[in-house]
Amino acid sequence: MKQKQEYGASQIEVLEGLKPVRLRPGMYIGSTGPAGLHHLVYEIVDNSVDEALAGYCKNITVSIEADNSIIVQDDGRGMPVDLHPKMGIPAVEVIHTKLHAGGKFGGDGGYKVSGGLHGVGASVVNALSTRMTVQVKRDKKIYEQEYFRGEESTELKVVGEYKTGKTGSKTQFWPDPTIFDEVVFEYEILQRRLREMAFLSKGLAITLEDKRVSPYRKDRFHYEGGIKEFIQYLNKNKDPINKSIFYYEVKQKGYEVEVALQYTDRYSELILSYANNIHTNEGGYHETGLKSALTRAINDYAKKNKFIKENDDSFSGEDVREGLTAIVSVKLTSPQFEGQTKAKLGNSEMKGFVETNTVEQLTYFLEEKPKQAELIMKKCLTAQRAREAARRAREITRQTSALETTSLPGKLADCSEKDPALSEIFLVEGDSAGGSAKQGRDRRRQAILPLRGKILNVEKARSDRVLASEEIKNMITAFGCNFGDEFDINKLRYHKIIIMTDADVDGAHIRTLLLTFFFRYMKPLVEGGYIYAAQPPLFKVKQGKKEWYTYSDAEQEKLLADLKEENPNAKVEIQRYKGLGEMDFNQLWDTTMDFNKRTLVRITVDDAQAADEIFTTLMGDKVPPRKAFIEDNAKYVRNLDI
Ligand code: 28G
Repeated sequence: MKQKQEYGASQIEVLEGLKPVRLRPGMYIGSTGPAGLHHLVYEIVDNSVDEALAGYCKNITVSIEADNSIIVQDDGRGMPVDLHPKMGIPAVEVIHTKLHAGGKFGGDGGYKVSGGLHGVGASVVNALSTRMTVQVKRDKKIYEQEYFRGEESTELKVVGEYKTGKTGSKTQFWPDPTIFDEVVFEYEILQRRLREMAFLSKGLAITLEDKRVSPYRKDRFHYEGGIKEFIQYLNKNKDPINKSIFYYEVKQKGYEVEVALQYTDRYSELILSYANNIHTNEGGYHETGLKSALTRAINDYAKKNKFIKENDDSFSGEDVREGLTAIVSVKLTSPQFEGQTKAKLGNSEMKGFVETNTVEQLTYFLEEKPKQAELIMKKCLTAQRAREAARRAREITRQTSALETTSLPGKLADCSEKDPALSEIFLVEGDSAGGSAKQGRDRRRQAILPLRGKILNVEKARSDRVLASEEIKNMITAFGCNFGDEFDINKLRYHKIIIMTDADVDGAHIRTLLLTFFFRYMKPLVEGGYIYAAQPPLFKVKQGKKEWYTYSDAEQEKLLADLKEENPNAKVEIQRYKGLGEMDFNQLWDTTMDFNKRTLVRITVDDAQAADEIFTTLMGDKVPPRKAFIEDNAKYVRNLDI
């Protein structure tokens, strides 16, 4: 979208100073933790991306400097430096020192499309930095200005001239350590987001550099294919069904849509949706439009080409999404972000817009590529048959269980409490530990479900086999909230689902298998933070009549050192627990289940893309990527909770 329009300082709308930002940083950047810190970089980069979307910038570089400051540089037109008619200060200073400074939103024929704070970004970053410097190359001159905690500390000055080379903007900032918990940037966090931004802006080159390490670490993200290459990237460890990736882009009446998709031999689906380059994790109308279009276009093609016979059932939404990796990215002037985390697109007009265009383009694609179409049809047909088989099996179970007094699994020792918010269920590895847990528990609030051995790896099995598995059926009935499209969080019978496995490799494997099942079949449980891992002790230490439990090697070492210091000669007995089964029911309660003493780790996966990558590589069937992944270590267990 190119627009030839003189930009003058007069178009800048000024609202207020930056005090409110320093008073309530969370309101502007979400938090003052690591997420907020990295958000500063995105705010600045967003401004460069806007300049790229306007058609004037091709390259952005982001550098983490040795002192943990950040430099962002672009080859756009350079921020305007002309004097603001009312304020009498240069536009670039307004941009950095006034809140809500920036062109009127959508008012100048174009629209600001990248994510972030709608043009207040630079001033917010400035307010939250001890120091910030900006350099503009424009009109053959090099301009510079410096700021201190949001206020100008030097006037805008011409510091030189440039004869060769291009116009552009360069910014450096030092996050304020009195605002942020920590001011150290993490390369991988920036890498992930900048890569995503490059995929979303085809042709734009984004370079990331880390100057804290020797040699410098460096990545260059540049994708001529845009989100089509994003699909390739997401599917790198999966086998594709249609080799040729479906892709289209339409710009119409101030709206833009871009879709790319490919089927894989997997059973899970991965749909990533974006509005103005913001990842809409909770979906919204653009995503609904894409899903409807898929169901419609694929069914129409299947019927027209006799893959579905006249009196047979149409494909369901789940049938046409099995194994699908898809991206939908839309751009619009006034995006409405709704939902719990403001990550759901609320503009209803986007449903029809995405649906109509996708149906049209996907139909072309299928008709033009009958071989690819046939492979996709076969995938949908197998998915449909498997789902029908599973449904018939379920109906039979339902009929039989309706005759019984209770449909809860026999192995479940339920709790008496009926309020889910006060109830929890322990999934216990092995019948023997299950027995101790049943004896040791608080019967009112704690239910126990023993699991026998390794549960099925759902990553490698279609839903009919998954639902035939005894352990999985038990969990579904015990939780009470169904699964897949029929999942209903309001029916969940326990608000804490606690995985209690041995503190060894097998325990870790069982935990991963369970998480894979939850993530693929009951995703809201994971997203809502209902899943926890119990933390059984690793050691018991005895000295005379006193006993201690320790939960990590570090804790154990510290205890032993402390005991030695207090009483150098006393004998200590150390027991290393190899499994839950070695504890009697009293010990299990004391160390792992007692509400007042235990530690639970809440397991959350807030990023669908990261989670899909984790489960594909960890549970899939390709060995080299799994090895590489385990070496880079899995980082999906977050935030400690008691
Ligand atoms: C290096 C750090 C991050 C930027 C520009 C270029 C212009 C500009 C920036 O105008 C007002 C608001 C939204 C359009 C525009 C230059 C027109 C003519 C610009 C950046 C007008 C500010 N000449 N490059 N802002 N915008 N790079 N990089 O911040 O509507 S910010």
